Amino acid sequence: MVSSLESLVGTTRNLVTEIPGPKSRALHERRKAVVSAGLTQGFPVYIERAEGAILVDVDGNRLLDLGSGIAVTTIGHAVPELIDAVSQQVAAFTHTCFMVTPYESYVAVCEELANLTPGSHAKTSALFNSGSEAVENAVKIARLATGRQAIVVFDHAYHGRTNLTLALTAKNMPYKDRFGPFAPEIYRVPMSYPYHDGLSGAEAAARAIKIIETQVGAKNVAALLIEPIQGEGGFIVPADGFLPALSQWTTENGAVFIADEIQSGFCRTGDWFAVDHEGVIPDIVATAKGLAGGMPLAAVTGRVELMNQVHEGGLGGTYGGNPVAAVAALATIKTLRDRNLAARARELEGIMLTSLRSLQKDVAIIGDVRGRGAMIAFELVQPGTKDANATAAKSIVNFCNQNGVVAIVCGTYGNVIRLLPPLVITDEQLHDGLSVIAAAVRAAG
Ligand code: PLZ
Repeated sequence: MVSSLESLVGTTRNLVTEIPGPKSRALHERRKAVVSAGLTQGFPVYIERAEGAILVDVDGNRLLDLGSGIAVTTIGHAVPELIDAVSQQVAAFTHTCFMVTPYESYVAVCEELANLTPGSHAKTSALFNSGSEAVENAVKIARLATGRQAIVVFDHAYHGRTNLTLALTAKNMPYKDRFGPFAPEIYRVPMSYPYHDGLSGAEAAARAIKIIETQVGAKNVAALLIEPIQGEGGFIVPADGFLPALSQWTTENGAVFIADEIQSGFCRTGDWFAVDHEGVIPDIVATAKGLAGGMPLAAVTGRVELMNQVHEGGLGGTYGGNPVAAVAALATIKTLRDRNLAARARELEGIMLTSLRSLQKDVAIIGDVRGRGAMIAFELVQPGTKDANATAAKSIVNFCNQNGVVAIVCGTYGNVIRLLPPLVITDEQLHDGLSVIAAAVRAAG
């Protein structure tokens, strides 16, 4: 079953029609009639099949995937272990609702999460469907466990699109605009953004802590919620020492440190979790995306003494930890481990940083190249300044798309291009993608 799928997809980028091709254009017309206009129209090629780092569209074009569906298909597309696990589970049973009649895979995922997330303390987990839902539940648990209300979040943060998580998300357009009112007791403080603020991690943490203590009050803080490397906000890597200092402050002040590892987790940054890089041990970790290889699954994992304060029935949801998604997570984690994909992420980091930094020397529009593992980005600026250049970002992504490369924009100012290749991408494929990016940047510069 598996091998017959593999033979249908080639390993190289190859365009056989204009982009988008005629079948994609026809589908796009159908879409316009029935799909809400509120959804972004990214790269309108309609996908029929995928394998590894290659997407095949309905016109037969082979595209190189440097987005992994926003950091989801970390183990690549059509991984045999995942196909087998999911197929067998679909045939066995698709749903019972874990709260009604449970099944083993849910428990096994929670065992993996307890082992893999940082710290050797006792942990329990609850499973959900989306990253937003995981973050919401992490906040609920932190408030219940501390008896406090205030949640501290950061500039450029992205935590989701539900009402509570929109309050936690920083950027107005397009996420929040006119969707309010938003939930109260959310406080935003400055992020460490080395390229723009020039502060050390300790200095940036002191700046944030001063605001928390004077404007919120340490004893009111239920949780500090942070993406260890910010995703949608622009792949902002805080200066060394920033996360440890904040983590220490929460410990000293009885607040919960929640790491939103939804985009950065599961080997994406070259460690199981981005906080591992500095040995930070969060009280609660929210995960999703790369956890289950494309099946919808999210988790909240935390210290048993926090998690288990919740009364029976206080957490749940019809589909959370669905058996098909749960076996997909087990197969994903096994694949990450067996193929040592964290190490592969670090190799990809080397290739991407070397290529982008040498490009940066030749052009005036790349202000910063940053990231870790296979979570790498470059920030586009007006030449000679650090002012955002969203126009360049748009034209670079457009050039990439026209040449069959999927790359995604991010950043509060829409001027950062992020590369999130599947960790199974080959060196040849990655060099090919980087050569298209280089051509795109030169054309834009
Ligand atoms: N926390 C750190 O990156 C999702 C958003 C795509 P959901 N990021 C992609 C879009 O435009 O909607 C994300 C994240 C971090 C939370 C979330 C939310 O996860 O699964 O999209 O709800």
